[in-house]
Amino acid sequence: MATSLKSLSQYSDKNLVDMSTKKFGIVVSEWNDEITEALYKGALETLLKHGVKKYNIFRKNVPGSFELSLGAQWLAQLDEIDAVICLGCVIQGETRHFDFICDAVAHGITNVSLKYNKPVIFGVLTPNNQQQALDRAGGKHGNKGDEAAITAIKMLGF
Ligand code: DLZ
Repeated sequence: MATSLKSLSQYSDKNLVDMSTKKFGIVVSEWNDEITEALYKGALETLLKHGVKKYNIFRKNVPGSFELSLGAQWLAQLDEIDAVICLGCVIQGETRHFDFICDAVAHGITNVSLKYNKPVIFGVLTPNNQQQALDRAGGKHGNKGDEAAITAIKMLGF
């Protein structure tokens, strides 16, 4: 996705970008699947609401959030894919596993985005507990899957 001066000048007018031809990959971590399925539902509904066609949305499951980066790369490397959304939930535990996974996935997703010059969105919850996760997966703090989809759409509008 090359950014031209013309597209930069259109950034403020969101309606100029037609989402009906854009193709999205969504990578979903199966760990904490009660949460990640809710994030997926939020992302999917938001994409559809903004004019993305269901047949232009490609889902790939991975076992855990650590694997999101590679899953994202498998999708981002496809020329047809315009943006990738990564959805995961890493819950703080008593070991340093949490830090390693969060660091790895944040760096991994960034690298994929820069390598393929495409939006690769970090839709990974990093809560202290299950309740905080539920609150952000369709609960009292909204749905971060929804926010991840909006971020992808905004990036394609650039
Ligand atoms: C191993 C592990 C642990 C302890 N916790 C989580 C978690 O809270 N969220 C998540 O998405 N994945 C977790 N995983 C799995 C790792 O992401 C990864 O799948 C394994 O370490 C294998 O590479």
